[in-house]
Amino acid sequence: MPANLTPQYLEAERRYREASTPEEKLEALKRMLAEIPKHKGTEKLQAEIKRKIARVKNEIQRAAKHGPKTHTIHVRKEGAGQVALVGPPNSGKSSLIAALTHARPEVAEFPFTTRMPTPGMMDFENIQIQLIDLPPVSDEYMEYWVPNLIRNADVCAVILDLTAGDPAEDFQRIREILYDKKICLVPAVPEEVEDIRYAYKKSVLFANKADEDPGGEILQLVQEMIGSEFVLHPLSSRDSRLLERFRRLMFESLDIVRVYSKPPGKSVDYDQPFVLPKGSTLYDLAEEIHREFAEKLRFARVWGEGKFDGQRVNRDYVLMDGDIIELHI
Ligand SMILES: Nc1nc2c(ncn2[C@@H]2O[C@H](COP(=O)(O)OP(=O)(O)OP(=O)(O)O)[C@@H](O)[C@H]2O)c(=O)[nH]1
Ligand SMILES: [Mg+2]
Repeated sequence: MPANLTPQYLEAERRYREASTPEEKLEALKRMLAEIPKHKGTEKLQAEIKRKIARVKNEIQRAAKHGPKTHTIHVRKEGAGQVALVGPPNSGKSSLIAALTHARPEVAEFPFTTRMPTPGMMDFENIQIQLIDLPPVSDEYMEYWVPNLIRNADVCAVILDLTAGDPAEDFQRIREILYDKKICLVPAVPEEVEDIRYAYKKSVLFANKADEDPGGEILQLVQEMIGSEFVLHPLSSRDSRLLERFRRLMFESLDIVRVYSKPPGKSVDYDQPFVLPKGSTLYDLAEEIHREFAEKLRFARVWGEGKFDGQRVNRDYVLMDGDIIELHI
């Protein structure tokens, strides 16, 4: 392997190895080709990547000819985290997906409109968070696979309807229905779970259609009825300020940090953060880039809040959102 491959290239190569679909492979290969240093020493490797791209493109075309794939009810995680939109019928979940992502699920004034999960990617600054539109959680009827998707998500955004008869009661019912399915909606996942048979799902509560409650009186009333365990945030797909708040709240709820790796002497690429769970260390970052990097890591320099520029840190250093890291091996 040529010695001068950048962390960005190695990251793309890792994505290629881990890709599970031809589309993911193609994306990773294109990234590898973009990132590979262009000089004589890498010509062979460049040609090999191009051959692989041609092969994967063929594969994708052949698959397209054989018609759409059969539907499996599972949504593969993409982006920095996966958020499931959970709520009673007609609370405006699909409208939110339409307002926040490029997905276009069906929206209608009658309940039980959504029958299939619809994922969409929501931008937050320089990362993307995956939202999944789900059919409603309800006593009347619930698609059998909905609890499974909720269990698999990183966070639940509970979308209540402020204009409905009793939004607090709707929340209570949703909690009970999911509890029956061994899912426990909680404001924060406890460090020690009380019952390991249950999936404790971090949940953020939203009072949707807040445009119908400009004075916030209903919001306050519903908050009082729900109690202090959960904070109820106003939301409306028709209010851009509230949509912006939603993006940030989802980012914060995912408990992740964005860090930027830069080769010594080079500038920072702010469009390509590494996303890691909060609490991750420098060693975790090096491992994420390449196992070899982690093993050889001697120290790093950090630029970030609360540090002096280029401060030297060792492998136990806990990364903070926004850190710029220069790895020295
Ligand atoms: N006033 C107001 N109405 C909204 C808002 N969002 C959605 N609606 C209306 O609420 C109704 C239901 O919207 P959907 O987005 O289909 O709701 P849903 O939660 O996906 O519904 P199901 O798929 O049936 O569970 C539609 O008539 C929307 O126009 C909002 O922010 N404010
Ligand atoms: Mg819907």
